Amino acid sequence: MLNVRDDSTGDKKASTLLATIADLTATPDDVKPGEPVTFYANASSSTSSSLTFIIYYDSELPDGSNNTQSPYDVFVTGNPGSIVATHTYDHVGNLTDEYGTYFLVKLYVYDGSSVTFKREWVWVVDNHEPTFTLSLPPGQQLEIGEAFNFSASVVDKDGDSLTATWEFGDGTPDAVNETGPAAAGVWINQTHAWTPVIVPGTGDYYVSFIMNLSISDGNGGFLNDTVEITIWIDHNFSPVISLSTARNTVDPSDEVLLVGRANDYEGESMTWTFVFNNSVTDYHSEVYYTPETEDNATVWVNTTHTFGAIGNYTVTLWVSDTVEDLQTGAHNKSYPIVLNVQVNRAPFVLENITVSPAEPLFNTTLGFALVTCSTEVNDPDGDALTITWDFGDGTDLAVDVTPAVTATYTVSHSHNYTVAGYYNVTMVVSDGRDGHDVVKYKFVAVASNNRAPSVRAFNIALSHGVFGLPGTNVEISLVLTDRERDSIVVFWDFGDNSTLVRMESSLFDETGNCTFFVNYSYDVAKEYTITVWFTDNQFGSSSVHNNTAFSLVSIRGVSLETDRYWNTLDYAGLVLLFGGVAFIFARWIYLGRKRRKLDMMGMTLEEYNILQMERGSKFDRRGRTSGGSEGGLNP
Ligand SMILES: [Ca+2]
Ligand SMILES: [Ca+2]
Ligand SMILES: [Ca+2]
Ligand SMILES: [Ca+2]
Repeated sequence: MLNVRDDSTGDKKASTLLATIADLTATPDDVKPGEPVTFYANASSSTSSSLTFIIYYDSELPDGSNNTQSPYDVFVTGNPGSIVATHTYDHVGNLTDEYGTYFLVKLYVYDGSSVTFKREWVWVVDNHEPTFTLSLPPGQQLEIGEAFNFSASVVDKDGDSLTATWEFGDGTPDAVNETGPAAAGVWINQTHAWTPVIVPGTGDYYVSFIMNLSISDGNGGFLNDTVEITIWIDHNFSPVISLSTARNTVDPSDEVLLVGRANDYEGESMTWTFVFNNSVTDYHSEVYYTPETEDNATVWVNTTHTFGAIGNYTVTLWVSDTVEDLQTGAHNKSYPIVLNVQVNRAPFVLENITVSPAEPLFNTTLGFALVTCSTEVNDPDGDALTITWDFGDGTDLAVDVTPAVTATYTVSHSHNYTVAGYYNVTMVVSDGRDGHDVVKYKFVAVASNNRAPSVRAFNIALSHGVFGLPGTNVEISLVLTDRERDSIVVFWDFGDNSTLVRMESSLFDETGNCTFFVNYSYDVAKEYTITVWFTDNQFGSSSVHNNTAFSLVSIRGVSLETDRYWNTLDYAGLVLLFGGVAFIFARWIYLGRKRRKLDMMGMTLEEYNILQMERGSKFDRRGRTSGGSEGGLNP
């Protein structure tokens, strides 16, 4: 080796140098050990007729110092001159850069008075790194969960088969591609979707991931690439909430139901906080959590609270769709309601029950009478009122419920009475609180055209006709009739302070008579009045369906004249007596007139009668024969 040194690090030449190196090339400049490399160089000088080329094939040690052990060749040429040198490295380069191991080649050219140099790099490697012919993009923006296909083209000069490992940076398992020999280049493809975990209630920002692709040729050669994945997290909407109670005025003892409602556009889990304020301080709070739901689904959280004392209270519901540290502003919505806590008051009935129609009439066609009962009720607290109707006819109770309002409410209920009669309608108005019931009554008269029973005969037979004796049997018969043949009840009062006797019958004969027979005896001689009270227990248009009949009974200790109850036969006898007297008187007048007429004709009545009898044996007074054929003489 020539004792020439130059520690400069470039191709620069001193302007005073006369020798010039035009070219220095190595072909190929990337070989494996044992593969020859051909060097070409040419140079010239302005002062000399010959040039000396000295080429060091391994000029520099890893620490940057000159390698005094470098193999070299020396060539002497004319001026200008060129050389072709061949060198075969038997081991990999002693220096290393990003492309592999290499040798630094240094060429000196000497023209007798000056020297110059030039460097060249020759990579001598056991194995070539794979390289991209088409690399991945440096960055990629995606949607949440969007599947994206990444493609790269890679070549390995050694023809190695490649293993590509994808690290996605999102905690999911790595993906691996295995290729065939890659001397001519291979495509590596991988599809992946990133689904970042989003903090509830947050949005309007990017989430990024670094995806790393690592390619190995199995011989120590590696190729890496990274891609930044960015995902835009959309705006997150705060929940929409409300809080309600059935009423805003409550009793201190009421267990008040508070209904919280919220829906979150993203269906996120929510934190619910009820805060109770008594106009002085927040004296109580309750916290609840609800899980994720479908987007915008409505979620309820209810609680109950007893306020215990009168006053004005505010209950505020706070609902947040995010984690505790972020529960502020729009992501902690509030909804207050005000409650007036005061002692509850009983309801009022503004007017008693009114009945429509005022005089209901049983409709025999329909089989009922439709009656509507109405009233006006009010609860000053706005309680819903329960009105319970008892229509007094044994049917089930009817119930009406008013809305929970403070306004006066007209409540009415219709009912069908299937039987005419008097009914006691009862109405109980309740606001659901002990001791607050209001009760009202109303009598309802449902009329019908049923007829009351009536008397056809009331006969009493005494032992002595017009009177009876003490201890003798008094036969009494009462004949009643009823158009509808309703069962008839009879009460007997025999006028002697004895117990009333009750009888009932529904036996009517074909003429409609229902007859009651009673045998009775009196112990004491006295005038008695028998009173009989009877009814068909119906309710008709005549309204009075009970009636009374009287009869006098005379009981005598001795035979005394007695008043007698004149019956039909008595009157008929009287008519016959007067009728007989009138006939005899009329006959006497007629015969007197006839006798005077016959005197004027010179004939006594007896002679005339004999003459008439003789004629009557032949002819009757109408000119017919009494027993023979028609014809004969006329008088
Ligand atoms: Ca390789
Ligand atoms: Ca939300
Ligand atoms: Ca009330
Ligand atoms: Ca009747």
